Amino acid sequence: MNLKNDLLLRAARGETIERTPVWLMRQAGRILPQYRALRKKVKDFKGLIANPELACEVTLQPVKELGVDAAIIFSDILVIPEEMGLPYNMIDSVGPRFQKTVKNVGDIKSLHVCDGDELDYVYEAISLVKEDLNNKIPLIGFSGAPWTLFAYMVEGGGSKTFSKAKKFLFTESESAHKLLDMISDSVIAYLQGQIDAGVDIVQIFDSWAGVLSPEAYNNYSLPYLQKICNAIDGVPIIVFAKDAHYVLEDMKEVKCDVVGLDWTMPISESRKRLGKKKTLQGNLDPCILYSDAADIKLATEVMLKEFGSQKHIANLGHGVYPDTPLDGVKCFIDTVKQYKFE
Ligand code: 1CP
Repeated sequence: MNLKNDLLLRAARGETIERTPVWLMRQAGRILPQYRALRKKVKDFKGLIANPELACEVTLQPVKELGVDAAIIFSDILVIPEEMGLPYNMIDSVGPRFQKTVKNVGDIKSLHVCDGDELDYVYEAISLVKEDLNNKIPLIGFSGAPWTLFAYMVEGGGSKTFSKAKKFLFTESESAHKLLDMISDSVIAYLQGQIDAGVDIVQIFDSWAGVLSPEAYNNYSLPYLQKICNAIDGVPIIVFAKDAHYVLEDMKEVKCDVVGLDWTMPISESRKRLGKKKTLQGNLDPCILYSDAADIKLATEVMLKEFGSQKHIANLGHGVYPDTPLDGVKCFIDTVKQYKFE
């Protein structure tokens, strides 16, 4: 299978690229009028991700509208906790709410490792997207990282501090490790399922890495990222640990190809800490996209120059915010695609 545009994959593998590839975390979603229109027609968000035809349609919307260099399968990281035995509701303007949470070792016993087969609807959506893309650009598969999924499972939803989840780590350490290991095995099966269904690369989102100390991250997150990356075979892996610049040196030891960066650290410092081997992804502050075109262009060009012409995938430092003007998003993408390195 030869992709017509394989810039993202070549950049991920550290091969020569003639220009920097670009995509956006959360590119499918509320920034697009097409998405908002389709969303009105379905009962809820979960109805959308569980329907392969609709998930396929939403995945392709940003490809057509924005001209990005990769598609990312439309789903959510919370499908894993659900399949392990913790169903959730996605409440509009509020976020996810789990009906049950993990409070003790007994609750962990009632959960199971998923073998990936339960998530057939995601694999079906992947097959449909691959067919429609017709080898035009790569398709990204994804999962939450064990720590981030653990945080939702204990907390029952989003949180500013994730103090319940951290309390569990520090007071029930053995049980926490047991659950993190169960989540890791589920993630491995799920990512392998996505790869078998056709994704070209996978990203692991550790969105709440930043609430842990370096010591806690080394104890409760890194070993599980390592386990997953060692087990995954056949496609490049991107690890995005948001707000965890303190862990960049340790990331060197994780068998991933790309490390995602948020905007909180100078690019040169991140590169220094991580070394020369891995490709970097990121890292424009999503709020820059609220600025006017000239400022977006300038900030994007400064970013591109800092990263250099190779081993970089342009992206934001976190998912694009739903109220971002579409013109700002397009300006960012077009600037990356037109930029010429001296
Ligand atoms: O009604 C809606 O449209 C709900 C908004 C929405 C969307 C569009 C949610 C709820 N999830 C998604 C899709 C989604 N989620 C994608 C789609 C592909 C793409 O990027 O285009 C992806 C990759 C995710 C991943 C995800 N879900 C993460 C990791 C990325 C990140 O932003 O850090 C997280 C933390 C979630 C949980 C989640 N799902 C939805 C919400 C509102 C949240 C966050 C809740 C919180 O703040 O804790």
